[in-house]
Amino acid sequence: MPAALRLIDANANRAREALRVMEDAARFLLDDAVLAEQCKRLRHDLGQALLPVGHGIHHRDTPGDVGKTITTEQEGRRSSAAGVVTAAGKRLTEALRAIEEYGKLLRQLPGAERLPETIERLRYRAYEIEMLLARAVSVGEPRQWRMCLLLTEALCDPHPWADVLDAALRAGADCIQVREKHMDAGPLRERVAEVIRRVDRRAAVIVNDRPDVALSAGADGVHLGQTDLPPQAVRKLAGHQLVIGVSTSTLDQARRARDDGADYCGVGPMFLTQTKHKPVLAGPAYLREYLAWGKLPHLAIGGITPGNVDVLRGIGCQGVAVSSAICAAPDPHAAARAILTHLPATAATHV
Ligand code: TZP
Ligand code: MG
Repeated sequence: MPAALRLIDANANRAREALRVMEDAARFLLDDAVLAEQCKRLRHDLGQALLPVGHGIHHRDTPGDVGKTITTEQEGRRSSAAGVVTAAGKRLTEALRAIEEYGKLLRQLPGAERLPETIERLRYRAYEIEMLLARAVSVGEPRQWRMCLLLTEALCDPHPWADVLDAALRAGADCIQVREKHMDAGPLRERVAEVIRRVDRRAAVIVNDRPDVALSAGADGVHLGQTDLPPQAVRKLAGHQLVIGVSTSTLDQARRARDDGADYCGVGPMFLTQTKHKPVLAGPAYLREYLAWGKLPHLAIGGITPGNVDVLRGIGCQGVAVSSAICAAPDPHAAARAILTHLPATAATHV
């Protein structure tokens, strides 16, 4: 029994520490009072649940702990805030699982009869918090998105653009690119800020063409065409405050984009499109080539609809950028859903 108490004490500490890391991410990185409160409440409820076995501390033997010097290379290396939060979430749920399992040996202690069941409920709350936190923290980092809505007000007619945005988010769009070619910087900045407010961290917000507006409005990234500022110039201006995407139609352009510091490539046009004049149709053959190269995340783009996205899926496409098939659809939510159902459920995460 002392051994089980010692083990529970160690895992309770592990869980509390992990929750602190998560709570601080919610509080200081995200300014998210709701998530911070959820972490705090879970920490409190864990403390309450462990009161009947709280004397584990009497059995603590840190010098005699054979595991204390065992670390993995991964523990010393986290590449992003999302990595820190994800690792803390895993530590938390693993610690709770250990308490739950070994708690089964301690049911005879007064008040501990239902300890495993209580901890199990806390573990499910932990999974939920872990997921919400990881999603919120990683929103602005380069990754393989599933669906980027290219949001252009003129294409949304007769829907208000904000309704189209909302519909796409509800359908599961994880990236929104504000693409307003004719807006001056002032109104564009306001539009982007409004989009960021409405998105509320459910998706990344990218600005077409304008790194200055993206930075000034607090967007997650900028998308550059072949004749916009080159990626390395934007990197100089923005450091890693912006995810940088580049439109490409050939593998040479993709290689150059990568060498110049791009985080992802637009890959297209896949099909004929009215939305942008494109003299050359790169087509699915270019996507196949790009995927075989495999160096950066992709957003296949150009004329993608619910009716043709299967062709792309068939060659391994994981992410698409879509404008008219959603903005101009009679039911933008249904259109976005229809496209997403043809794509793999979870795209590979950070690349
Ligand atoms: N770049 C290549 S094709 C394209 C852009 C911006 C247009 C995408 O819009 P749609 O309506 O999805 O074809
Ligand atoms: Mg451009």
